[in-house]
Amino acid sequence: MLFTRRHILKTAAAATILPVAARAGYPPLKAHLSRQRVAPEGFPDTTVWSYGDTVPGTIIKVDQGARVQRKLVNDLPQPTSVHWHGIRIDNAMDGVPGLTQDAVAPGSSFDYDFVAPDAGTYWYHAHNQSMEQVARGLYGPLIVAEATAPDVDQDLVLMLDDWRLNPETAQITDDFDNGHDLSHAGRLGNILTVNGSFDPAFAVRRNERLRLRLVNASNARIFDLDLDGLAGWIVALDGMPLETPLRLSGSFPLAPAQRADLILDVITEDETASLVSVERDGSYGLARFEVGGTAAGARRQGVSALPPNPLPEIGNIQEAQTHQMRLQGGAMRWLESARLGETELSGRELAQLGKFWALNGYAERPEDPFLDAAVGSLHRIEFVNESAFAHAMHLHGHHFRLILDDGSLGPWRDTVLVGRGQARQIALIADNPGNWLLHCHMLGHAVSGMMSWFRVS
Ligand SMILES: [Cu+2]
Repeated sequence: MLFTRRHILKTAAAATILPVAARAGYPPLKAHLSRQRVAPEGFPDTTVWSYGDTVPGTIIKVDQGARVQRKLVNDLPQPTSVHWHGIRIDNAMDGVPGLTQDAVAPGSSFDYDFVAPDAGTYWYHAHNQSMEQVARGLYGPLIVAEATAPDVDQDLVLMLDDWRLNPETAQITDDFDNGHDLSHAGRLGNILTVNGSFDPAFAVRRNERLRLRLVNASNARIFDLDLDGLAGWIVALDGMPLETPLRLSGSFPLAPAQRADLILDVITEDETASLVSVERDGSYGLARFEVGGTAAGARRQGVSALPPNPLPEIGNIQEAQTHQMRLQGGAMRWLESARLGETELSGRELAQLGKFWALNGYAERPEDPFLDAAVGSLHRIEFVNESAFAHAMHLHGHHFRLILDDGSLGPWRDTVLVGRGQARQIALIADNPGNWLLHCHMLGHAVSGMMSWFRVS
């Protein structure tokens, strides 16, 4: 049951861009408790955990190839860390406690300093107790600007989220260990937001051209997105430009952690255009685009691809080393057994420990990596989903290319949605040295078993 659009909100949320200051000591990225209106008008404010004073956190925008430098200051009641999702980053800055750094204790800080090699739409989020910390609001946009930006009238970041709020108090429910969520589709909420607000409005003009940078920051919800009164193209997925922009017709999926960059024209004859979420029981408005005036007499013609990023050449996929990762467990396909460390436990024993899922028979990140790759080597990984639920498999430190059903190479991604009963193949050049996490980005699945890693050396 979702909160429905019943109120007209008058605030137009405009993305603010802060300059990256060059000074001694990194600019702070303070994680702390704050309050903001998440639910519709008439509901109380919600206590959130935020980077800066808002959810989403402070936008970080840099030029391609520039450094990002931030001092994470932890004013939370829990240890935390920041993962810079989709950045092909220096391993030491990847933000994974127990693999690339220690979690940052309350009252402590950590200096993040890395280069952003690829232009595009990325995001940052907590990577310790992320099931809870991301649900409480610890995420923000990380935008890397192209040397030459596409010709648009407005460039808007829209971070989508799915909150589970108490319908009386509008506070975040703290049932993060809910076994039903963990063993099913993950923590699904009851209110959908864009940029931390319910049904926000953006001011546009007729025939204006927009770039929308969509980020799915939700815990587990796979959005099926549609547009009303806006027409155009997907020009990038997970930050990486498509060689040929894909003309939008009908709805398109956006799994947790995935991004889509759209270039759209305001073509409606009405006063409002919409971004909507198509759900089983109908369509829900996510954001409104209120048309005031006219930008041009006619819609612009065509679109160009964004400039390519410096990604590796995949080469001959026939020569790749092949690997299979089986996605196992969950409700209706309960684990018979799986390993925790050296110990093989029964599905019942695992469930008592809050573990419902496994990757290749391991119900937590194993001691040995799933893949031990030489720098520059080519790999073909097949994700075989043996479970009854979809999973959004994310590799850290790398992008990979989907291998399409006809064997050809599809778009570059960092997170691939593998539907129930589906198998999806990817091609990976392991060119970034370090220890990298590989996990499901349904955060409830990750914490209850779907966590692995690979090593590049
Ligand atoms: Cu999953």
